[in-house]
Amino acid sequence: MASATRGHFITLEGIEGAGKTTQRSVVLETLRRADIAVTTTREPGGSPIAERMRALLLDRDNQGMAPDAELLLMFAARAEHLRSTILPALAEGRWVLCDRFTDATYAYQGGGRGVDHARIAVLETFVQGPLRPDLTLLFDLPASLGLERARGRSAPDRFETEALAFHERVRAAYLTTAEREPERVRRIDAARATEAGAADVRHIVADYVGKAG
Ligand code: Z5A
Repeated sequence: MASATRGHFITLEGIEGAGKTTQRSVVLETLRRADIAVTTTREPGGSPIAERMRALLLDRDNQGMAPDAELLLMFAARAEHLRSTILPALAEGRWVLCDRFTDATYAYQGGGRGVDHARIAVLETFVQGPLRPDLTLLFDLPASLGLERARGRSAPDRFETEALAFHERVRAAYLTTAEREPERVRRIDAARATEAGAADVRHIVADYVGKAG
């Protein structure tokens, strides 16, 4: 849990089409009802320079980017995002709600691309120091269902064009993280109807706020 002097850091995670964007408003509404000032942001991106790195990372013309280059760009964007957006907000006592963070790196670059966990851990400490999310909501569903939901939308980005097996590895890596850190990472069954997921979100976030006191 966060120290008494800084705001709390909440992240939303899940494979593509898991419903993070859909459920973000439920998290926000629950926090605002508790009179908590919240900064919402996302990764990759979340600051002007990091958003430019996001464009590089998602551009389908960059198929074939070396996995290490992808990994380093994710952390370069994160370093910029932390400095410009996340750390100042937390220092002001605001809570930060971030759509994806380093758990996504372990899932996509680690599980999906096969980058060694230990290499990611080195960069995590280098870029973040001791900062880790205080609470993570993991929206979990079969990869095939997530892809089916996501494909109804705009043109797919570089990650969305990956094969089903890639997204299955990403999901497995997320579930491993949730098993390792059950207190921080709360799995929500996202295969159900939106309202069922929303009820879980309200319950988990309200409970967390109550304990944060
Ligand atoms: N990435 C990475 O590789 N490494 C990293 O370290 C980081 C990121 C930080 C950009 O992420 C990409 O960056 C991401 C991983 C990579 N690529 N992928 N894949 P992003 O978050 O910007 O994009 P995204 O993951 O593609 O988000 P998304 O597909 O928009 O997913 P979502 O926000 O979880 O889903 P949604 O938009 O809320 O819902 C998808 C659709 O399903 C939509 O039409 C909803 O109306 C519908 N939906 C949602 N919930 C339901 C339920 N319960 N029932 C039925 N339909 C539903």
